Amino acid sequence: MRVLLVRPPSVLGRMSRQNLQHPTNLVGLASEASARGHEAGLLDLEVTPGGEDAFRPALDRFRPDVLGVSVVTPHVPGAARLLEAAKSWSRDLFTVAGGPHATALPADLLDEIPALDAVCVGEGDRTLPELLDARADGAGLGAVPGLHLRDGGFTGHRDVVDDLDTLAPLDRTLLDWPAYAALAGRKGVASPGVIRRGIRAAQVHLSRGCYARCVFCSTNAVWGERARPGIRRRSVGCVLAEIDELAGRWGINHLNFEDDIFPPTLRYLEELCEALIPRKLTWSCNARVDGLRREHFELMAASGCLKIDFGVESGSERILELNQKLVTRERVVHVFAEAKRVGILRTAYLMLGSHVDETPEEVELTRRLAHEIRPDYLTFTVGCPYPGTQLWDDCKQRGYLDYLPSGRPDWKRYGYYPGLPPWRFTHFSAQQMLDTQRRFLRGFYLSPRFVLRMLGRVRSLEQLQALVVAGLDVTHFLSSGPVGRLRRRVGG
Ligand code: B12
Ligand code: SF4
Repeated sequence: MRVLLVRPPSVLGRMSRQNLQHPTNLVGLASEASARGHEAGLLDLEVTPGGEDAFRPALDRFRPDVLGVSVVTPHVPGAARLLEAAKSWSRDLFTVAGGPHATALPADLLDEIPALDAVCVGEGDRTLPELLDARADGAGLGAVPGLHLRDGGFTGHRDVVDDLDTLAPLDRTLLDWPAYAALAGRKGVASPGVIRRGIRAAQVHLSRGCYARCVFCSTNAVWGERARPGIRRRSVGCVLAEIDELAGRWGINHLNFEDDIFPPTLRYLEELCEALIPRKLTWSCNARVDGLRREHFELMAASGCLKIDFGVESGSERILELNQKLVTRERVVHVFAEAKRVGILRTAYLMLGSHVDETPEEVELTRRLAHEIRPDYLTFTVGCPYPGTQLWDDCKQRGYLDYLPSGRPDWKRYGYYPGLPPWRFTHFSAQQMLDTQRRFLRGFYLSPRFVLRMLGRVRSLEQLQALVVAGLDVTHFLSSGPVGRLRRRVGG
């Protein structure tokens, strides 16, 4: 079977290049399909010149039997357009969607997109190859667990992949490397804020799952109840083989570890860092503030860690308890100081509305916390009620969601920077959220203090160019970009 896997275009416009990553999920699925003897292609419309217009020519060129689309919530409308175009290209093409949104609302998605034949629930690594085998054999799909079929209902739950080392190695020849370089410019696909001369970055996953159950996060909905008690991890040896291939074959010199939880265990961290030291690469990661101690930060810095993005969310102890982040404000302050001590850059992921009942006074506590920990970068996102989360259930039950005349939520605005959100919270109207978000981000990024600090870090012309582009993107976003346009439309 010939299967084409597609990532729909970003809804973020030019801001998407500031945090561009390879779609390793689709690379993984394509690698699994190839390992089973199928022919797999990858089309990332986030970077392909022409975006959606490039889709039909790609179908003509690749001539797939099966089309797979990955769907996060804001991509639903884009995915629907692609799937409709695909069916008009050929009625015989079999279409399947997967990913976080598809997993959370499989039946709804089939209802919403008539051009969709099936939805993969949860991990697709085993489901997709089995689907392709069945199609090749002319067999029905009823015996392939993990699918919601338009004609046939749910085929039953599939167990998660227990041993992640058994997954096929990622075949990165499927990536259009020049397209990423062209869009992301001199900073490449390094995580935001990591800007260095000659940087060439790639994303590596060590584990799947998380032991926390934050009420705004859909991670556990993606991995499913069957993934409990939480974290599965690859062996360090398996990860190093991937890293050595990235460095040797692709010239990668910076790694983004994009796991839910980093490190999976402290022992794992030690083993990984010790193995990274002689490799002389640099790296960045997402992390929680619990667990890590002074000696870990020292080891991380020694092994090339440049930046850690910490999930902080709120400066209010009440909200940190209600949102089930399982961290304390005190711990946040401590960890930010320790990372700074060893010279690791620190991002604080902060949120408005990580719990539906957050008050303006509690958001003020978050602003004060940001002032106290002085992160090198921060994000301040509006809590988005993603399907499958407690936040979604709360907003739905309390009537806080807006609907389009079609009766569906306006999915394309379900991002971290939605403009005017099509939802509200107990103490925030949509407009108040938008105003607060803009004020908060402006206060940080457009302050002379931040600008001077960034300029102080410039060591090369390349860095300066990347910084200017990032600065222009952020300024555009905060003033005349999607936020500004929406503000004008609503008279704000
Ligand atoms: C790393 C990451 C990013 C990176 C890179 C993402 C990428 N590779 O494209 C960056 C920082 C760029 C990013 C951006 C965004 N992200 Co993000 N991200 C993650 C994170 C932490 C890991 C993603 C990952 O690689 N997982 C590992 C892979 C293997 O899992 P997977 O993608 O789910 O794929 C498996 C299955 O879902 C399934 N599957 C997926 N697609 C398909 C397609 C087919 C055909 C089939 C059969 C199966 C299938 O099979 C895969 C293998 O088992 C997740 C959290 C998480 N645990 O998933 C959030 C997460 C996916 N992100 C999320 C969101 C919202 C976004 C943004 C929309 C945020 C925004 N800008 O507003 C953007 C969208 C970007 C995009 N183009 O997709 C949400 C999605 C929630 C939802 N309901 O949509 C998550 C779940 C976090 C959360 N808030 O709960 N993200
Ligand atoms: S700690 Fe991070 S990945 Fe885990 S549930 Fe909370 S937000 Fe999601």
